[in-house]
Amino acid sequence: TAHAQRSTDIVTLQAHILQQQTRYPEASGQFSWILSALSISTKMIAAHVRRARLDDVLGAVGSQNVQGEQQQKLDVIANDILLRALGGREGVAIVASEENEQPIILRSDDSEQRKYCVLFDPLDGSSNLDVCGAVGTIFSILRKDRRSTRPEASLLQCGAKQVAAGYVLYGSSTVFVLTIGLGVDMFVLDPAYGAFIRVAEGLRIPPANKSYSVNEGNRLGFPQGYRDYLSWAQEQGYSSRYVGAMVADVHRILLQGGVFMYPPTRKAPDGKLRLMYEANPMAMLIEQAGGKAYCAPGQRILDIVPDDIHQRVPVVLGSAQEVDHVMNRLAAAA
Ligand code: AHM
Ligand code: MG
Repeated sequence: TAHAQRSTDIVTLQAHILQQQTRYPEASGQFSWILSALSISTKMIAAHVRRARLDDVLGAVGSQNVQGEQQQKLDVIANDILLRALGGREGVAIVASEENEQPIILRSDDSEQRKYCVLFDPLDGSSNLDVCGAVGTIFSILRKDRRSTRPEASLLQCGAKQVAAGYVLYGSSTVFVLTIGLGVDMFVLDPAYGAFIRVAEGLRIPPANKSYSVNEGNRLGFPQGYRDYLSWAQEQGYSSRYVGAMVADVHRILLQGGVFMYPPTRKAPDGKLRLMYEANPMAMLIEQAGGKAYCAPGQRILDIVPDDIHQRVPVVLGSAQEVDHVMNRLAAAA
């Protein structure tokens, strides 16, 4: 398990954010309000996720709503909850969501007061809900780029400029993992009290673990270096673990080590995952925990300057040594 410092006193996410404000002069009240919006909305999403199969089944029979509309899909519900919570917070200039391929620019007020842009994938891996599997919410916070006039353009900053990133895993517990650039902290939702309680501070990813996480069904379509890596890892006795929900796969790797990959495939030459909603926030978390995140040899994910807010990127992230093993094979095959 991860080399984390265990918390000794009882600290909620809210109290943690207040504590951090004193250590982090950049963090204004605005920033704290945004994190509290993420906290309340992910608690609401967690409550919906817990009822997902019931709402589907019961909803299909009798519970069309008063307007006679069909029960909404959970990813749409999650998206609405986040947009509503974040839209009301004063520090938020722009909100962009992965949902429906389209960015939802909720607000593009250029008032100097609104400093932050929040990007999120409201319910990543939502097809897992059909089998009661784990899903997650991923978010990334950027400072608004004052020089650009179009809202989309002010979002096109490299991941290294993120001021915060995190995810919420709706698994057997609901887990909130957060970085504001001062390491990685972890909170678990206590359903009895409705509060996220800090369970670990300063998480460190183990430097190595013989475990890889990739959709091996696509193997024949991977570039040669990835295929070489997989053959090598199998000779070395590596384990394979793949949930198919990035939040769950990355969470396991953050705690136990290993490497997560979404390589280019024949169908998807840039891989499947989105730079701004998935790769960047996960890369920041993994680097903050002492791991590595690359899209190709010598190319850190966090250095990529995006030209489209929905662009996709190959992803290799996890324990430093395990990422090195992949990159060495990719470089040798190039
Ligand atoms: P989504 O944003 O449409 O849910 O897709 C992202 C998900 C990730 O959570 C996961 O890592 C990946 O898709 C799995 O893809 P695949 O089924 O191709 O292995
Ligand atoms: Mg996604």
